[in-house]
Amino acid sequence: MRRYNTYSICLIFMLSISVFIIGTQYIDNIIYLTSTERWKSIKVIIKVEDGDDSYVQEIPIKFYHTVNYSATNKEDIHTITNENQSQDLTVTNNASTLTHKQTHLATDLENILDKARSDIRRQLSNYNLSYSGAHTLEDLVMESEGSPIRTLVISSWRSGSTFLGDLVNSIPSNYYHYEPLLMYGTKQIRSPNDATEALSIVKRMFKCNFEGLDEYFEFESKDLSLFSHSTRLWDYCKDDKTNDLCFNAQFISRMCKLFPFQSMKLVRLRLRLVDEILNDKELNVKVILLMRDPRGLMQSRRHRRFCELSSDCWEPSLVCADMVSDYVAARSIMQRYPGRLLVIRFEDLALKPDVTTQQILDFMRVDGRKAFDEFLKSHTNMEVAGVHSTFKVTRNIPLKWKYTLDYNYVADLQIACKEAMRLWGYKMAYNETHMMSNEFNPVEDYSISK
Ligand SMILES: *[C@@H]1O[C@H](CO)[C@@H](O)[C@H](O)[C@H]1NC(C)=O
Ligand SMILES: *[C@@H]1O[C@H](CO)[C@@H](O)[C@H](O)[C@H]1NC(C)=O
Ligand SMILES: *[C@@H]1O[C@H](CO)[C@@H](O)[C@H](O)[C@H]1NC(C)=O
Ligand SMILES: *[C@@H]1O[C@H](CO)[C@@H](O)[C@H](O)[C@H]1NC(C)=O
Ligand SMILES: CC(=O)N[C@H]1CO[C@H](CO)[C@@H](O)[C@@H]1O
Repeated sequence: MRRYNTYSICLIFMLSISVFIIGTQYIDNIIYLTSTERWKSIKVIIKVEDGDDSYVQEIPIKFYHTVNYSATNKEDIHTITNENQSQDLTVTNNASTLTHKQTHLATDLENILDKARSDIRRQLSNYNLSYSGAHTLEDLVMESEGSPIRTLVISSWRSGSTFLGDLVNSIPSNYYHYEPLLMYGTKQIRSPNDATEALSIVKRMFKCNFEGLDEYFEFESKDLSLFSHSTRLWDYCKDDKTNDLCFNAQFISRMCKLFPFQSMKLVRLRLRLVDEILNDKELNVKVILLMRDPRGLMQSRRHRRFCELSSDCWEPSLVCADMVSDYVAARSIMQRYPGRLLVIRFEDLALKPDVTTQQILDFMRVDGRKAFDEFLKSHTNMEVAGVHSTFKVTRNIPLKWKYTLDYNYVADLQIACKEAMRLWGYKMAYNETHMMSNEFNPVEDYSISK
């Protein structure tokens, strides 16, 4: 019997290796699964290239849930969500068969929410609320009619936004709405018409209203990489016996409303379109715009399959036109919404992390120095090959392009990006020798309020 177990452990190990997924493109990661019940305990591992970072992510989700999720998920979300039948009769089609399950779930759900409430209280027991202008925790908690500190990171692919997003998320009891627009693929949303739906999703999520976001859940159930960043939610839903909680709109909405800090990052929406979000008094969102030297950006995007297919991603004239438009929008927003926008460059974040992260804390008005320091300690200068190749913000990353890009390419790029580089304080490299010399520091001061 023992021997049999050893063999089966080996078999399971081999199988789990074969379950390694090669993410072709972040929007169509395929999860190879087996439906056999006894393999349920095998972890699903997925390689994610989410446009900003590639990393290997373990998804402790039960197999039967990922087998043709698109077919089964929707109904589950609705029926199981519906703990209070009188609230929404339209989704109780199959109430009769599910009543028993629901009763259990309703109790589980309340227990999990209770646990989250007390965890949050404990995590923030040493938190100085006066940083955030609050007297009690309730002032920041939506469940008790408070108003959370909401932070929106606007960036574009491979600008370091995953790093910044996770840095912000390191603040205790922060709820991270990770890339709600992932389903749009490698596309920039530039026109107000295209933005209507996206803005509506963003606003609803910031208001913790997940009901009716079917498309989001459908996408999320296929691309579970979302949960690798929405860690706080995942912590509570992952152990649920059915795992449906992670896709249960009502549960997520209630859970979300417990968190005093809420953050989101978007790499597909240009800054000028977030006016509508800034204008929403109920939300009172603060925005951090993260920019990066187009040369470093393009160097980092090269040979990425997700990028090669979209001119929004690889065409320098489009990319740099976005940078110019972000600059113009930043200037306008700073005038109209004082104190609501912070602009930072990836190079400053990476080369001067102490100063730059302090700017972020002062801007957000949160007591997060300790959390940020811990995050920086564990996420920078980290050289881990392969599996956990996540965030490495070392001194050489921002300037790596100087030594790896072909000067002819850089010269063309600089022509297309002349205006963007001037506005954002990036200096030209005049020739190959100049580009590669250590004396050449491409980053200089810039100012938005010209
Ligand atoms: C998954 O479900 C969809 C919708 O019901 C169906 O069209 C598709 O064939 C199913 N795929 C598999 C692999 O069963
Ligand atoms: C169900 O919903 C109704 C109306 O919205 C509400 O009055 C009632 O208290 C709810 N019941 C439970 C158990 O939440
Ligand atoms: C909390 O922060 C405020 C400033 O924001 C400071 O004046 C106060 O001394 C701090 N309280 C504690 C207990 O550290
Ligand atoms: C490269 O540019 C620098 C700075 O403009 C200049 O001093 C140098 O002579 C140039 N070198 C070559 C090989 O053109
Ligand atoms: C509307 C709906 O989905 N009804 C289903 C409820 O469950 C029974 C069997 O359990 C199905 O036959 C119905 O189609």
